Amino acid sequence: MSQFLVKDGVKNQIRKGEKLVTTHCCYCGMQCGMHIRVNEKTNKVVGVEPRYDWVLTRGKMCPKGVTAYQTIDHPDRIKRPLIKKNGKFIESSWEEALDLIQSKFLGLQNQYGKDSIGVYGGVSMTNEKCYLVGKYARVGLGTRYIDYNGRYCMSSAAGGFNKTLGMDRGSTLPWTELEHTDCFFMAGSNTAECHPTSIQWFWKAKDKGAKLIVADPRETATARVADVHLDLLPGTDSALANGIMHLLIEHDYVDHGYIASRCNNYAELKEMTAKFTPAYTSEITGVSEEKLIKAAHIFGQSPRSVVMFARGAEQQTKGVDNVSLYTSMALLRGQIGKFASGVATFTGQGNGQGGREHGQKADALPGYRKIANPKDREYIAKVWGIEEKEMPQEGVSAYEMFHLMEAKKIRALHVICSNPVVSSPNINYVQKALESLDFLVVNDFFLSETAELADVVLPAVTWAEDEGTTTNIEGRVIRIRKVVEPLGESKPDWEIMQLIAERMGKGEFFPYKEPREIFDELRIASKGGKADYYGITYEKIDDQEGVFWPVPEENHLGTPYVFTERFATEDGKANLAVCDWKEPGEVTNSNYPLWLTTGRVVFHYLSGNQTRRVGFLMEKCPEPFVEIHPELAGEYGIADGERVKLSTPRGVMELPAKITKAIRKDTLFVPYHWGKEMSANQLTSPALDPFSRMPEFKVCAVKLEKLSNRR
Ligand SMILES: Nc1nc2c(c(=O)[nH]1)N[C@H]1C(S)=C(S)[C@@H](COP(=O)(O)OP(=O)(O)OC[C@H]3O[C@@H](n4cnc5c(=O)[nH]c(N)nc54)[C@H](O)[C@@H]3O)O[C@H]1N2
Ligand SMILES: Nc1nc2c(c(=O)[nH]1)N[C@H]1C(S)=C(S)[C@@H](COP(=O)(O)OP(=O)(O)OC[C@H]3O[C@@H](n4cnc5c(=O)[nH]c(N)nc54)[C@H](O)[C@@H]3O)O[C@H]1N2
Ligand code: SF4
Ligand SMILES: [Mo]
Repeated sequence: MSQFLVKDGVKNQIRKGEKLVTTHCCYCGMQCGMHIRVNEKTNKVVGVEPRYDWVLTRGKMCPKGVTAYQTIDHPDRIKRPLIKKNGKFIESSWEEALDLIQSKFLGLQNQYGKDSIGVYGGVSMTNEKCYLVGKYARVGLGTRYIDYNGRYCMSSAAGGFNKTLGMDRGSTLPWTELEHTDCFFMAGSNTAECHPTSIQWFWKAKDKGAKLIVADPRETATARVADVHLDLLPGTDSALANGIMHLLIEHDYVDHGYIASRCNNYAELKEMTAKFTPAYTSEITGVSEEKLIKAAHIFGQSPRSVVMFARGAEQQTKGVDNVSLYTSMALLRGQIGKFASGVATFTGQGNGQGGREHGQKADALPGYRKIANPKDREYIAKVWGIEEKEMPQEGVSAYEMFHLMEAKKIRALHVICSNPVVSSPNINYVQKALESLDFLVVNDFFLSETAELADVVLPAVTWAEDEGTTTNIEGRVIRIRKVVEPLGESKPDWEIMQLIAERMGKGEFFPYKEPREIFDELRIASKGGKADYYGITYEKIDDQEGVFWPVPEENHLGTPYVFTERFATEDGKANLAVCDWKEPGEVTNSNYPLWLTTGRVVFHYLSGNQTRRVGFLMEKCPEPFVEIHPELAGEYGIADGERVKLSTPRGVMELPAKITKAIRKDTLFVPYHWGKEMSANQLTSPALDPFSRMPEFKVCAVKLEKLSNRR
């Protein structure tokens, strides 16, 4: 006999001898609701059921989500600590691994100072863990050098939002309202592949007549159904946004009342955009004048619109400018802080939002506090029970940490939840920097390419073996539930950090018995900050289908819309962006005549360390490829499926050609989910945005060659 779990009239079957544990997917920022099926006798995960009653995703999941459960009890899981001896990993006890870490960390710090250890975090972890990574680095190890993989992901969005709106909450509105929007302007987002379950909301809106404008060098599945596809040259978003604003002003689509009462810099913006006529904008972006004009009229005439962007616009040396300019488009139309309208970035990783709020960034402390701000230092030092002067100063960004490793300033690194030797730009250099370390520790549950380089690998747990909270794409804090006990001797990262902190003589600062205690400390640490979680409890999350931050008081219900009356800037007004267009960090030339951009496919996740171990996903997409327009392929005499060579000043790779009309003729695209000789990041440019320190993953110059006589 089966039972049913019924909520809101929707049934999920519970099979005999099984229980369902309600949680969310471990991968992207959509954080789709799911129930994980557990055999009650064996306590093993046996499958997954969609969660129809989850408010945002309503039973939808993508191919990664429906197979995520297969990673939990996967044969490749690391079950015991690994120590490298004579170039080979040997299983060890926790005692032995911790002894080794203690002696190396203390030895290096005695000889070279506290800052000789770096911490490299990630945001596929709960808020509890992400918060603790910051405290572990500053208090447990006492180092200034900490940064995280979100630097490669959300840092330009954060920079742009902070500059224009004074606060970085990825979405200014709940996404369950998107169905009432009249127009979406999406820049640099491959929505259908990267946030697939969000598409239902755009379709609902489209069914009611909403318009869709997509800015992407590729004709993605989303661009294909757009009313206007702005097929821009990679790296030209700031010209595009200035050009659209030029037209909004020319046709008087500007909300003058909103601008006068809520925004600064309108006169300066008007002056800057004056030269971005359709002709000039078209010359830079390669988008036809007709398309620009059509897009501006559709966007300008829509009563409710949402401007959205993702890494396509953000992973550039002008990422912050691009975000600021696109955000300004929404401001010109008076859209931010209102129903079914506003601005949003597509948050990447599962906890890409929460993980950037609570102190994993080189310059940040919990609650979006600043480590350089004396008051903020004072407050957090008090919460942590240390002296303000013991709090380290600001460190450097993720990619810049590799320079310090190469220079022997950072001599040991602890990587927690990232695979930087696949995901960083210019990985040939990054690999050398990692190899120059005296000591590398990696926490992971699968042996990643980065873990392969480690001296010690500590077995972490998957998302299903621990509890906590994450903050989804909307800014809604939700609960991740423990489904099964940790496999083998694996441990959650918070426990691992706690064990090392004890070995560093800092045990008294890490007294937690469970994640809830860490969350309670996070609530206090974030209190009064911009990302204020003080009023959030696990119970409130359950009662309210998640809680939108900020939540400054215990009896506060949360903040679904932000900026309804004022922005989070000092004077309460938004700062319209006044930014000229600038060339990318690297431009095409006679040696490297084509543009290269990189990104994702629906079947794989980030560095691929998880999804490359799932049979179904590998069947669907076993290896990288390069998208080439048929005309360009014709010029080079390249056939579909033929192996070709790509080179940039940093590296070379060979891979099969995928010939498709869905890309510009002057641009190539390679997905980056593989390591070593299959990694697109052998090619990418490490040029950084001067403000966010985001690498320019989306633009570099490349040479394409046919490999003669080989197929
Ligand atoms: N399937 C899948 N889903 C994911 C992930 C994954 O790895 N796989 N990762 C998650 C994470 S962490 C992230 S950050 C997000 C990323 O989500 P997205 O940003 O949507 O994904 P990308 O493929 O990196 O890039 C998006 C689009 O930018 C376009 N683009 C390239 N250059 C430019 C440019 O100069 N300007 C503009 N306007 N567009 C450009 C590309 O053609 C591409 O279609 O996805 C999340 N979801
Ligand atoms: N060329 C190119 N490069 C890019 C991008 C691009 O568009 N183009 N995008 C960038 C972006 S947006 C991102 S987000 C980065 C991501 O880059 P990475 O951070 O390298 O991505 P992941 O593959 O998620 O790495 C996470 C690792 O931690 C492990 N892991 C997962 N959960 C946990 C946990 O709870 N604890 C521990 N200890 N380990 C865990 C996984 O097995 C995996 O090995 O890549 C960036 N690199
Ligand atoms: S990867 Fe993202 S869209 Fe796919 S199921 Fe997981 S959370 Fe949902
Ligand atoms: Mo990301």
